[in-house]
Amino acid sequence: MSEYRLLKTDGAAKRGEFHTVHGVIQTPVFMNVGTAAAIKGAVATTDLQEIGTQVELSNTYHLHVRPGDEIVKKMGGLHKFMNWDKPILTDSGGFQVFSLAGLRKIKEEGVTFNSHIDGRKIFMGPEESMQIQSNLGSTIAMAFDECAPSKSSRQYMQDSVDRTTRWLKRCVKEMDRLNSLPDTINKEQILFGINQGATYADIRIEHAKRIADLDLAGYAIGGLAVGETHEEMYDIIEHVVPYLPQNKPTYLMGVGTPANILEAVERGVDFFDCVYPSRNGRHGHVYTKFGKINLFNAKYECDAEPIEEGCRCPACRNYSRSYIRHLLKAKEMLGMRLCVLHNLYFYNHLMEDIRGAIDEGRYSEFKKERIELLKTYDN
Ligand code: PRF
Ligand code: ZN
Repeated sequence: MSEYRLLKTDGAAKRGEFHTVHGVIQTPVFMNVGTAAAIKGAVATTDLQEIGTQVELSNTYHLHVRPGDEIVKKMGGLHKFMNWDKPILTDSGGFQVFSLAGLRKIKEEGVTFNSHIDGRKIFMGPEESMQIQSNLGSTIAMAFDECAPSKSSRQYMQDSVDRTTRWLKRCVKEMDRLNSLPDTINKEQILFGINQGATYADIRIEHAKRIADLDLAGYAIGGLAVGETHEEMYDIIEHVVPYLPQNKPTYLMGVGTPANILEAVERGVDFFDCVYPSRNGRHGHVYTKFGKINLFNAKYECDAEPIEEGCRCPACRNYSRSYIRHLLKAKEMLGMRLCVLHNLYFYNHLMEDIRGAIDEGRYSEFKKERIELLKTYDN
């Protein structure tokens, strides 16, 4: 099955190793987002080795709608389909249903919504989400949850969290059943539970205690970075982490900027994912130690330097800011691709530096230094 080894702590920061059927994940880790089994910006799974990707993340909802999880299963599962043999985490679909499809109806059984591709009616509940993730054969499946808006009333949030707990128990049961079937792609698929409760610390804590009792392979904090302030987000992480098992991975869903990650690691988080590096890269916004720069800016027109001095990514080893700026302005796909490769490399290597600092017991100074530097330009 899976095993999390806590190698070292530095304050609340954790340095771990997560052993899975698809290999070992060094944490803290940033998962590279490939929503529809593709990292946007023309990045192939054959590129990922070179940029230091440890875990790829895909989405249940998108792959169910297109090409269909049955098709992926027929092709031997997501690993084979994408040609990626390292760990894959699939998000459950809950969040995408709420953010993309325009929620139609939420009931005890699950959610009915319209596909964002062809508008057809789809029903998804805990069992459907587990069935789809089982067909995909991902390493880690996420529980089917409701990510309620951050401004939800206390009563709505309490009811929603109670339902999400009941859904989690149904996910556990269904995954056990699916893992025991003869033609299941990954019979060792594991499940992460998701903590919810918006910014109501007491609801979050009660929920964390209840899901911790279920002894899952890992735990996520969901429902953050959805409109609350950064300070509110850090405060909730600080409240919740002490109630999640320290000997399991903690995953902060959909977060965030380099500064957000540095702050969350200090509070005990060890898995992250976010579309920022690929989305920003596609718009010519590239990360450096000193913050983000916009390559469309005229000052880079004759800049012979790489995006970031000393960076060993495929873009910086070979091309200048001036050339990449030209590609972007000419709408050549290569421009986007080089920016995305650089940004993912930057995030993956930020995590490597984070792990090194925890190993050496100097995380807090490291964090302060890096956050100061990031303020030089834009965040
Ligand atoms: N739930 C799920 N996926 C998510 C979230 C969540 O709350 C978030 C919130 N930031 C991102 N992705 N299932
Ligand atoms: Zn680079």
